[in-house]
Amino acid sequence: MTFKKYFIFILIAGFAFLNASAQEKYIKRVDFEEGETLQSKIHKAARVVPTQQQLNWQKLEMTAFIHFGINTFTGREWGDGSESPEIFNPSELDARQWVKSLKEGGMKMVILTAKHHDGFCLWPTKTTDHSVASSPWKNGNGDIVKELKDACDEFGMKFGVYLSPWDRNAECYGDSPAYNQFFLDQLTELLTWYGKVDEVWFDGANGEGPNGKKQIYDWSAYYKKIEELQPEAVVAIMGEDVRWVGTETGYGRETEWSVTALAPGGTAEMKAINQELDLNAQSKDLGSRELIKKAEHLFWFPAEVDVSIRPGWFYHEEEDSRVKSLAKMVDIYYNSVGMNAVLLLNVPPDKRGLIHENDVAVLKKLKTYIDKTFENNLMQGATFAPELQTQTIPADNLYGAAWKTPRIPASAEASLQGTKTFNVVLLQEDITKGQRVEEFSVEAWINNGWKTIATSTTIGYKKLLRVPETTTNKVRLTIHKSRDKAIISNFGIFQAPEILSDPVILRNKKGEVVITTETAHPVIRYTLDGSEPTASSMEYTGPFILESGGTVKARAFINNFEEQSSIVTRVFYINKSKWAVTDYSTQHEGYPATNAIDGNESTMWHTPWGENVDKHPHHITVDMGEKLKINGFYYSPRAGENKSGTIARYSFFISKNGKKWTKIKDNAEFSNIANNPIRQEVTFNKTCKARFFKLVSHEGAYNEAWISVGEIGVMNVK
Ligand code: FUL
Repeated sequence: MTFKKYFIFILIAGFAFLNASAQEKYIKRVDFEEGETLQSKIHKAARVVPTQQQLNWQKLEMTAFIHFGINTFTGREWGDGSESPEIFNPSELDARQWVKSLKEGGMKMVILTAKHHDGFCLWPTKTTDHSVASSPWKNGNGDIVKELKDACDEFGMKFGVYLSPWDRNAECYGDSPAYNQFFLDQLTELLTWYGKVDEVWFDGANGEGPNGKKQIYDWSAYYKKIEELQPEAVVAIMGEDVRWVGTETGYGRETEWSVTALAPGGTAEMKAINQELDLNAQSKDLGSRELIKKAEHLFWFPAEVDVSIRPGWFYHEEEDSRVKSLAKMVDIYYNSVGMNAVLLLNVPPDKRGLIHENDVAVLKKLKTYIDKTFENNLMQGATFAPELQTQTIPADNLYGAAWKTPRIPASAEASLQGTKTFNVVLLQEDITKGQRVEEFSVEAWINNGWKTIATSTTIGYKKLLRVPETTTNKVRLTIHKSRDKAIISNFGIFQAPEILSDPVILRNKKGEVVITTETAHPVIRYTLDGSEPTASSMEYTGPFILESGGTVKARAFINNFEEQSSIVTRVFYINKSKWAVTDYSTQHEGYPATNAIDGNESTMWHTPWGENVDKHPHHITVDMGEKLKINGFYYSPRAGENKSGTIARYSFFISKNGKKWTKIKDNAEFSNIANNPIRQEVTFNKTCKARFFKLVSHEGAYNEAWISVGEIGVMNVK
């Protein structure tokens, strides 16, 4: 979207007798004047509003991602572009099944990876042969974009395309003008061949190493093309409408401003603004008063929370038992939709070209659970305290009608229709007037006094708060701090059904496996042979020993086995009690190399950091004390928020005697680790015997000279 169109400062200068305060609005962007006071800046910040497209998008709340392509068939997360289209051959591809399953999960839009970083196109593009047209699937006559779009139209689902700017296959990549034209041609096909497109997703990821190809993207030309061909679409991530929330975990910020000092998109102007303020999508604070003090511009740039239902973005058979549970998905829902963001949930189809039954089951449970939670607003029929009687808060979801606080602070007191029990509070601001609330609390009338049950900061489009179960006949909302009079368009209370929480499987220091759940009085059944635990599997009665590792699968039951949790699987690797570090490059004081194998992911090995420190390669050699059969290794980046030192490229060696080494992986990459620094599991092509292993780093995820390692170990997965 070009900005020009939205620079318009709308000032409906109200005549004094009609409206004391003029109705100012700044659509999508406001520019401050030099020397403008903070007070004046805050006044304007309260009046930055979304475009119609952004508003429509925000209301979708739950959207879906489909990662499907060459990686589905190679088992990788990032292809390198050298894959043969010959391997792309889904046996039963059914886009209707995708859309139906996603709709049954409550999703309102589907975004397809039409082209991921490997460059393979899921439509018969004219720009390259590296597409479905060269694959055996449907004898080269298939078109996945079309099949998906048709299914979306049939099921009334919105449709979006992901087109990776980074392309590891295109020969012209790096020849900037040529690739920009190539990319524009691909974009044009996608935006003209299939009808309406509602979101265009430009990934910011680029894993080119220091010697990689440098492509200068012509973002302005891309935005112009979209504006011309699909003016109603929002452009996400490297686009100017929708912002990456900054993690791939599924969790947004508690204080989530849609009005940000972070400038959207990739043009030189926006880059300069962000450099000046030292901001990026991952910055903790994007819109506080302190930041606004320094900012020269503000933007309506709302957050999208992208997360996969499985550990990886693409389908991998070995993750079939690691589909996120209902409890986890509900938690993600509250932390994305409930934190002023849109959820973009990835559900990757398998090699058949179908969404796997495990994922389908969780999707269904998710929608059923959310519908059940919100079907009955206990605010219904409530009356409000005297000061508010002229402006009622709608008890239903009537977006648009609103309570405008007469001043700040201000309270809205609701007398419920009788005594109610609830554990969820819902709040919405009328964002068509701006996002304003900075601090609020909710109280309940209990034992003749007001008791605070929730406090938080921003509201925005939607805030959901899980509160302790509360029984009362009166609740009160107080806006303590706001950028202007707050305009609350929805205030609801609900009783969410209890979720049978999933078991948690841990191994303690003694090597004992312990299984727990948060639910009271469950029965836990488990297996050790990889089979699914059922009501007749072994009952967990207390900790047990698992010396040489293995797979534990557990499931909780309540109500006489009528209700069951998801199956939780934990693979325990070989016990490290006999292991020793025999060699390492360097270590920083307090972060010894031995921390990498102490069985504790929250301690780390760190090489010295700062200027003039040893650079890559770094290495660590481990003696496992005995010859073992292994078929993979894992690397856990350091725990906590700071991920500095995370490794992106590495080699891995094994040895029987510590002298003669076999290289198993040569300058390989942990794909996508910069965005998603979670445990990386690498499987070998075959099972090997080894007593020693060595990990060598070649490049950091954030281009740093040093490395950090939470934990490393080997695997003997069956
Ligand atoms: C990242 C990519 O590198 C991943 O592969 C995935 O597509 C995710 C949604 O975005 O930046």
